[in-house]
Amino acid sequence: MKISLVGLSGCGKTSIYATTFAFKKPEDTEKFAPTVMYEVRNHPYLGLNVSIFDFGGQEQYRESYLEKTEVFKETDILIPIIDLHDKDSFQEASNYFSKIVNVFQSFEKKPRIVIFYHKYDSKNFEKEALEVNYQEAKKIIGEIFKDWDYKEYKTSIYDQEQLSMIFRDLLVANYKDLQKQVENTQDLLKNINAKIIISDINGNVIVHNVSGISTGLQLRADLRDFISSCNTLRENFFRSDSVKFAGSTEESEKEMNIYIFKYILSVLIMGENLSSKEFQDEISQLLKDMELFAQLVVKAHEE
Ligand SMILES: Nc1nc2c(ncn2[C@@H]2O[C@H](COP(=O)(O)OP(=O)(O)OP(=O)(O)O)[C@@H](O)[C@H]2O)c(=O)[nH]1
Ligand SMILES: [Mg+2]
Repeated sequence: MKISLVGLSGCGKTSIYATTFAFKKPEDTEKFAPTVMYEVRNHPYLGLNVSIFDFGGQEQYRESYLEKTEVFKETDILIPIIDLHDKDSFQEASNYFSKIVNVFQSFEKKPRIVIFYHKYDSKNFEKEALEVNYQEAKKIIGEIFKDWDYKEYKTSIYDQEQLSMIFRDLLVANYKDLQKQVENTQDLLKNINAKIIISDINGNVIVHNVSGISTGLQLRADLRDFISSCNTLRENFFRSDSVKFAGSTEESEKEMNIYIFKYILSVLIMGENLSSKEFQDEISQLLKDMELFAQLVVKAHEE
């Protein structure tokens, strides 16, 4: 699956990639140098290989893509990004996007389009001007994509939770029936009295009810390593598709369980008295759903 990030230089493409997929904090991006040509990064998600193409936005590079348009080919999701802090760039961004639209019109395969009105935050920027700029940008950019079926979001690297959810939804949308499952699970988690994180084996968080557990899409490093080790043991020791690991202590009622379903999905549960009958009843529906979720993913890969 190919995701193409396009926009003028400095609009925030590399920053979005780095904070969502590569563990960077928003502050780390302040020193980023402009991207030379384009960079491709691969990121496994639910067993799918996702390639993120970050198209450097300096003028000479933009011209080169428009000359050698094959670089855009096979794009599944096109993400045009607009810098809301830079009103003077809207027209130029719109010219660039309109040329890109022409390129895609000449291809047989049409990508999904997801517009990011980016830097929707008041970091070194006046709050009042932000809303005015957003309205202005929407008018100019909306016109370019009016004949396309597109989605749009106001985004900021300072709202990582939102950016991760946007990408999660885009990636999950690849699998039939999964979006609905994710929504149901999100609701289910709200009412369970324990910390729960559902991720894939690579540590991409899919749903959770704990704040501060992830950097972008990715789970905290210690938990990610833990899941990865459990998965290795599942394969080498248990030789089974699905397993459960349990941890507890004498001194307190704290417990931790991890379930791995179908070598693809992990359910991590942290809380008190997890082994009690009440809790096990409470959690049984969730576990059934997650087993089904994993089956759907595996089935999609087989097709
Ligand atoms: N306030 C704010 N600043 C951002 C945001 N995203 C990126 N930036 C800043 O914008 C600047 C440029 O970001 P980059 O990610 O390098 O821009 P780019 O689109 O990759 O630029 P090129 O590689 O030249 O095409 C950096 O100083 C970032 O810190 C955001 O959401 N809000
Ligand atoms: Mg860049």
